[in-house]
Amino acid sequence: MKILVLNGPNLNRLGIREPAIYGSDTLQDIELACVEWGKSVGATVECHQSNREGVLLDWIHEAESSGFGGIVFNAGAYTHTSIALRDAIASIDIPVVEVHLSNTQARERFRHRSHIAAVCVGQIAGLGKEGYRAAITFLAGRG
Ligand code: DHK
Repeated sequence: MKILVLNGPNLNRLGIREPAIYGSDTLQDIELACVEWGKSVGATVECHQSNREGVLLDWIHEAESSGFGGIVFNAGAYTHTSIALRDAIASIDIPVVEVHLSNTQARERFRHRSHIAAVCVGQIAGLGKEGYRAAITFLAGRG
């Protein structure tokens, strides 16, 4: 199975961005780990990051026709604001797992609401990069 790992705004800043909250790994560290975790469960993982909502929308729309069987998605702050991303996930037939490095429920109130949660198969938050591993393992197991 092919799995798409998508990261949204500001996640390119990992490693230097609020490390007490998001950890010291860079996005590249996490993406390399995702590829290895994918291999260990028989999946091919491809990773992309964008700070632009429209670019994320296009990747979601194109995922199934590009051969992906599932998406691991950290939408960053768009999680809490984007109805467009919610509608894009609802428009596709492959499963999407919502992932957050931090425990959003233990943070500011505005992070408690996810617009995308209801259209994802599940949500993982607060496990750091291990959340990506859990999501990849879950999706590979469905394939
Ligand atoms: C990442 C962000 O950029 C925040 O806007 C979210 C999420 C939380 C994370 O924990 O990975 O609120």
